[in-house]
Amino acid sequence: MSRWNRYWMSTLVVVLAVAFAFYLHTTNAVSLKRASLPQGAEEIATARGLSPDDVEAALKTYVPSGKRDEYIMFASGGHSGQVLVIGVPSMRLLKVIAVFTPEPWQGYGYGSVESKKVLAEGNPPNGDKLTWGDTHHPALSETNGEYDGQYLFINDKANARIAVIDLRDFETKQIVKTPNMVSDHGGTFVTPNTEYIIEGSQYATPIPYEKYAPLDKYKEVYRGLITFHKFDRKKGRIDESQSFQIELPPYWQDLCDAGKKVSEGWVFCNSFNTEMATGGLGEGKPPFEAGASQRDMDYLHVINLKKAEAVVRAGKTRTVNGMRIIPLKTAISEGILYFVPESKSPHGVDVAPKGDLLVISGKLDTHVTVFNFDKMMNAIKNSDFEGKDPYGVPIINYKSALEAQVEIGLGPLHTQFDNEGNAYTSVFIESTIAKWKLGGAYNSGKDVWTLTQKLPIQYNVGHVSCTEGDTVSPGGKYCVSLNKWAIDRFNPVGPLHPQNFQLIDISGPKMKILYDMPIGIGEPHYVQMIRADKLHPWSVYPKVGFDPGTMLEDPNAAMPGGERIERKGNTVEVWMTAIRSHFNPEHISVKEGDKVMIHLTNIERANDATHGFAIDGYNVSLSVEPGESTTAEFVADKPGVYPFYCTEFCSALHLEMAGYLFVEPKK
Ligand code: K7E
Ligand code: CUA
Repeated sequence: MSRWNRYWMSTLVVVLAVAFAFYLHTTNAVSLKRASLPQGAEEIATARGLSPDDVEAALKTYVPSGKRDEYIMFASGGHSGQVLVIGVPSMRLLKVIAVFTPEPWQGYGYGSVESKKVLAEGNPPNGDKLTWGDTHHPALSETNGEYDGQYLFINDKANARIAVIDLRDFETKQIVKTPNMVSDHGGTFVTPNTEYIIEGSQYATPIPYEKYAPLDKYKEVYRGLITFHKFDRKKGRIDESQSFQIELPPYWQDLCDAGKKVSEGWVFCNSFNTEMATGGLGEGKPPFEAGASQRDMDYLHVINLKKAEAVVRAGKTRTVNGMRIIPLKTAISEGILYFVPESKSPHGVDVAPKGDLLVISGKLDTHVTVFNFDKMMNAIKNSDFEGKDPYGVPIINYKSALEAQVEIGLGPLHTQFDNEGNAYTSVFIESTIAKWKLGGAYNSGKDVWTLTQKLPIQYNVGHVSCTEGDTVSPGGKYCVSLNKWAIDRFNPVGPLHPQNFQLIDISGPKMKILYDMPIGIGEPHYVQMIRADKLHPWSVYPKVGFDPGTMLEDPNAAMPGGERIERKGNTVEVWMTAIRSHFNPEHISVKEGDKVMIHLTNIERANDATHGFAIDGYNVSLSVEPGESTTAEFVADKPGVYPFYCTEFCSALHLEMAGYLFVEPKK
């Protein structure tokens, strides 16, 4: 290459390098500009395409880091069998409470004796081991008709069970398998002082349900049931020895609500399939959906709980599977059970805050129907009946009980209330929330009864639930629309879409949607929202060595200095403590076939200093919160060497928080 050529080549290299550097510089500048976020509220709103309404919604729901929510929402976790705890208005998920389904993080159902006991109590007597539930209706305990923040109850529709959650530690303490009932729906609803937890059956079966009877015996043998589970508040447990049931006709009882204030002592449940259709699609018979919707009216069940209690006390019951049942004939003759015709295929009965009115919605109707409790009572007193059902239950004259009908749209389901005389009804078929005015005492005696707004929701609302909106003093700030379908609301995640909780601002004259919260655990049905300041949960257990199963100090807890391993026959018992960052003892030696019991106490007192305890290969997972004493129990049936470790990243030396289980093989 000549000198000139070399000169031009090097010049070209320099020019190219400069050009490349410039190119880099400019693209860098561009990408820097792209990466920098818009600043200032207005610029952000413009850049993100937010409308003034969007900005308002954001300002109303945003809860800054370190700040807390005003309300706590307890949501049914649907088929997950769990309960979700969500902050409102931020809609942040705070906790998933393990209830009917094993949950490894909380060490629920993975070796811990306490949780095994709770889950086992909920198994039916036939020996089945249930590992899920279909939760529908959470119910907070009440004092004088207000949420008191002490307990939460929830039903399992699939197996007719009720769970009790203690809100001191947000853990499930008891599961009751309701005798004689195979499924439920109208639960859990509490009486105004939580004397009873109400559970209504859904699909009629023979009683007890283990009994077999073909469908041509439907009218004679199949029955509905309502259970009144007695709650012992001091013990924090349902006392089945004080509970009772009432036999009902084989209509499909649906939701219930307890009377309050003027109607305290009465209970209301609606029903469908008063046709007593028995289905049979595929056998040339009309399907349930048609057969159960022939009549224009079904029956609201009006139950005198005070009288029922007296009849139980007088011993006029029969006992089946250890449960006292008031026979249908007795319920009729003693004046415990009445019917009121209600609009077709009803789904909700909701008692208004003063206890004076009952709102009923027919799924195939365009109205909500409002009954007046006093008028019902007068009709009963004056025997103002329009007849009897085939079983002899007196039917209160519809017109005599009626207070008002409000046309709100097709497919009304559930109703809640605010503190200004308004009601909010979910309208399934139309996908709206209807706001309407109650008349009478709620609006200074005026007969207003008018629809005031319909808010489209996305989509297919089931329940609507408002802040303390089913109590004697509703909050009137937010409602949540619990939507079954989300369709296009969220990033697609495959054919099983999340459900959509939509937060609605009801504080102004018009309802406004504030926020969409995807729910990836389905299908939640109902929620209750309590003012956060009514809850007083512990942040650590009150003492070291505390047993959440009894909510007392565990006399057998492992305590510092008392760590040891003892063998009694084929049982090896270990008293172990956990503190950052070690277990004591760290070595456990047993023989193949030994029963191993590890009593483990977390001796920490700091918030959040939870330790986990997992034994590799043994399906054991515990959560040991500060102060907690728990016990893992298993049979060491696999010889070998099994590390155990702490499953919570508790400290810098968390990985060192481990040990070995040696299982020596049988000779
Ligand atoms: Cu789904 Cu209350 Cu069980 Cu209505 S229920 S939606
Ligand atoms: Cu304890 Cu990690």
